Amino acid sequence: MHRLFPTIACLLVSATSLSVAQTNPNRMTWFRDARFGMFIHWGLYAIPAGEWKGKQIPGIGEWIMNRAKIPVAEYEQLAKQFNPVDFDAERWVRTAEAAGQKYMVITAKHHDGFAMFHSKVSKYNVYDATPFHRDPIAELAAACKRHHMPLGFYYSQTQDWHEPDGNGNTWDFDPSKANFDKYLHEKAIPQVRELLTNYGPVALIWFDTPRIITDAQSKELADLVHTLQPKCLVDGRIGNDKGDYRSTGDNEIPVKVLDYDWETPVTTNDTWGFKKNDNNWKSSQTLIRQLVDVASKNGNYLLNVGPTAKGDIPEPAVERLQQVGAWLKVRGAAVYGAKPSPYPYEFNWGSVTSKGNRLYLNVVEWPANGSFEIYGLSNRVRKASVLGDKNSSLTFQQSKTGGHDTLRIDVPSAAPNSDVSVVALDLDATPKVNTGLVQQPDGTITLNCALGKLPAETKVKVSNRGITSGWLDTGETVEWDFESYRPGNYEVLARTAPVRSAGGWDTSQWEQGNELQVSIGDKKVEHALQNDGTISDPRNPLTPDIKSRLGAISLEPGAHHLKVEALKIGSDRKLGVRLREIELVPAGQ
Ligand code: JFZ
Repeated sequence: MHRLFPTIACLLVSATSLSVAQTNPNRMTWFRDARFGMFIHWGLYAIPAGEWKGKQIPGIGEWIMNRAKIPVAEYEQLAKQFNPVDFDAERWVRTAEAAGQKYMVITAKHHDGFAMFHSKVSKYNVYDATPFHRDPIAELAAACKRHHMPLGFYYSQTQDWHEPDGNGNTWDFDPSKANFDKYLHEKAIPQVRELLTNYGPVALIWFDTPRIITDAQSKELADLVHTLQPKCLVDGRIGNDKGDYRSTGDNEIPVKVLDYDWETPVTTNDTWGFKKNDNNWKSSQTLIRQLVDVASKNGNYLLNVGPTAKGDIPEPAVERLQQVGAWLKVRGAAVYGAKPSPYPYEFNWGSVTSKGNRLYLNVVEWPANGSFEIYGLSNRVRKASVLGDKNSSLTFQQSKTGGHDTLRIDVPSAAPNSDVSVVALDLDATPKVNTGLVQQPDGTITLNCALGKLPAETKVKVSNRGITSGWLDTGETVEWDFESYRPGNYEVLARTAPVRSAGGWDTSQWEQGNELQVSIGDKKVEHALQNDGTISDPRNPLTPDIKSRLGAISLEPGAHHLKVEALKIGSDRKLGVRLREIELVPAGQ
């Protein structure tokens, strides 16, 4: 009997470390319903706005002190110029409200160490150190209260470039002399206490870049938050898995439904804090598509704006937010309070969300032939309609051919919306679907690494985005079971990803030469990876992949097992095999 204990103990440990939220489901409710929030990065860095002493400083705007190695004594002088005469908390909240955002998170203190609230702990704050002499956090809290908008605070708990004992400033201070625990107890904790005491109910504290923080220190901080305000959430970047929910990497959207609460922070252009020369704005179409995609995978979309030193949210951001809001006004039911897709995988045409007996088909690629098909839904459909369009009941047919369920909906030939069209399905009960990997109505079979099986012993890891890393050895494998419905010849494609470089995801950071073998039963193809073209994801145009043809295989309908193996690693740059998926596409398509 005692031999069972290690296993059970193991299970318990992984269950608790998965997400604290599971033990506190009540405080997660508003967050799960919200799905969409406004992030605000605002601080002294908005004054230089990406430029220091006449030079453009590369990278994100709020990191300028670090990137340009600006001494504390010099950076501090910015406070004397900070006078955001245009700041109007009411206007910011109205902007978020019109965008359909259901919570706000503002930088109360970023890595530069400057408090954007009236702190008694350090004079280095917006009230005491600037001619502005107001507390914007207090004004925002009051405006949010009037609008019933939950407000959270970003607080950089580990990095503080203003303090010798904080983490990160290696140009003024000697890191070997830093006493981080002293900083934590004399600045971070007292300031977090102020934020949770002086500004009414706080929706969440958004900690960031945990770095050197220990397990005990993360726990102490999380406990402090929950003691002062039991309903206040703690984000995943508090470190050591002590958050109520998890945060993905910046601008990172996972490839599959995650069965825990999570959030992705996303920039509207390429910076968080305002940069005057950053005009690389994402289109409102991309923002809408990302938001819907994130909701379909059980996540929240925290979309950033970086107000100027005068206190204005940049006009291009406001315009885009308005467009997202207009879309949500008509189709918000598919997002707010929506549960994720019952299907574990992505669809080429868009994504699925659900609510009770309803399924929302969020269509990005509208069918050209007037017919929309989806497989594997075993419920009876009572009604199909285009969301937001009053008299748009659609005719449909359900059949079971070749042993699988097919729903075919007659749809107008023009997409009802150019960003995402939503078809609502009313079902006889909560959705029941085939969660296996199957051939799709367009004939393709997509096998993503996040849904594959790796050997028990392997150096390969699979990221949230379903991409392998650490694949530097031959013999490593990924395997899948899937079902096909149509006989024929299939092209076998490998879709591999470049490495992220400073400039983002850049297809030049990709390496050819690795040789892959794909086998389905006793049929095999093998080929070196070569660049046969770029594939960009309509959900996330910022993360292009490379397509490589490996050969062709004929398949009979039925259950199959596919294995991909590395035969040769031709990787001189040690990027390794960065496989996202194996795709089978009907030949000649
Ligand atoms: C951090 C900050 O350093 C940055 O200034 C900004 O506030 C952003 C929201 O968060 O940057 C990160 C933190 C984590 C990752 C990437 C950037 N990550 O996990 O990929």
